[in-house]
Amino acid sequence: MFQKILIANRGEIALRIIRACKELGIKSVAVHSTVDANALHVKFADESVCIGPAASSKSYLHIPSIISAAEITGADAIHPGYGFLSENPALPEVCEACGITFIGPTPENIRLMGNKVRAISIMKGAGIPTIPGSDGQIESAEEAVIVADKIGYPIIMKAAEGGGGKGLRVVEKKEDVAKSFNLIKKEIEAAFGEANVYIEKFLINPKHIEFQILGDSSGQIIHLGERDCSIQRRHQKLLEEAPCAIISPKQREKMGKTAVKAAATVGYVSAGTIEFLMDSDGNYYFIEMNTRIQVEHPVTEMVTGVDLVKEQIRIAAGESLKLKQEDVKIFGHSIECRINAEDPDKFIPCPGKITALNFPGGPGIRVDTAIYTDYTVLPNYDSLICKLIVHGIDREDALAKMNRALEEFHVEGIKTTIPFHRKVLANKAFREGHFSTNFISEHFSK
Ligand code: MV4
Repeated sequence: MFQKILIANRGEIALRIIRACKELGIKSVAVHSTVDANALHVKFADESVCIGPAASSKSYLHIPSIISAAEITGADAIHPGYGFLSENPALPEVCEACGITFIGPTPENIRLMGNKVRAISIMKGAGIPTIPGSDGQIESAEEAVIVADKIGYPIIMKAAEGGGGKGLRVVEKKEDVAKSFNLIKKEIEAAFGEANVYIEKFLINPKHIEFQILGDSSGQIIHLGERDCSIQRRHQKLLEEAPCAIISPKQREKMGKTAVKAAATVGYVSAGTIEFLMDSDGNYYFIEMNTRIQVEHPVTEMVTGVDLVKEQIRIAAGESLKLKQEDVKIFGHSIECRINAEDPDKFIPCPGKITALNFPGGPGIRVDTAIYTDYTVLPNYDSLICKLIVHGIDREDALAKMNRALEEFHVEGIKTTIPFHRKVLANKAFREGHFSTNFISEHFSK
């Protein structure tokens, strides 16, 4: 096992990883930018190193500074968390060259799945269901029209690289295809440098269902059930739950087998996620794979009892999975609300000083956060300040707990999305489980 792990991240996920290290008896090293000197991950870790100025490109994204910090402190492994360098294959490559273990997938795993055109083509080849669409990337506006006509309207154009909702365009009719193709090309070239576009049939009101998987270096792969991440606004997830309210144990087993097969196709190692879109008839299609621990991983931990971060660490140390597929059981129901430092109506960031704070507590409540009273939420980084997670005996119990926990949660000095979550929880369609990825635009757009 490792002696010392460096955490190449900040905020709540850095704390989450430090906690796993403590429980495993491993020393931890925090890295931080100059403006993060007072951050909680710095106080929680055994050691800390300042790696650069506020701009992420010069600190949390700067590989040479992070490797130097690992070498100075004698860390034998690096955990990247989510975001930042977590899906950059250069970090595991440089780690390997420096004799440091990267806690995550192989650089090949990351590369293969990082390009969505390639990922879909690999999955199609393995017999995994994918959405009818272009065979690979589209080279010209003329080709886009031919493909769109063949699969039928509406269609969606997507960028092969990148993510976060950039480079997506729904096209309703033939007359708009060429223009949309040229526009999306320009848009994504500016955003990602690369400009590869592919086309899929546009599914109406799908659910975003993702399966958590774990793979070890001996080639064993298991799944830990699904998360329903359909509650999104502008491609930002706001609330996630496990299990999905409308998936039966039989359907879970079938989709889980598909997810394991998808991960096995690329020889996947570590924690990862297979994303599906599911239509109202229960048909599901692979759309992409995430090769990192995700923000919403706690809902899976709550319903399975598995510590996913500890599993990542054990897998990276070369241990084989002790958990077999038949040992994985789903208990009760879990919901996570992402609390952001944002205006709850306009969703624009509202950084600033937290002048008063009260966290909810009691049975079934988990608060993953790095904020504290008098902490100043910085404008330089993501506006996620807290993940409020509940676990109940069933969905109704979890909803009641979340409602109660949101009521107990007080933050003063900055605006947060707590009032928004209270409105979502009061919504009848949401409470009944009748929602798709269009839920927020249907119910909350003004
Ligand atoms: C889709 C889709 C419908 N059909 N793909 C992909 C990235 C994710 N953040 C949203 N994505 C979607 N992919 C097919 N084939 C619907 C979405 C989608 C969406 C698309 C355009 C505008 C808003 C959307 C909101 C949720 C989901």
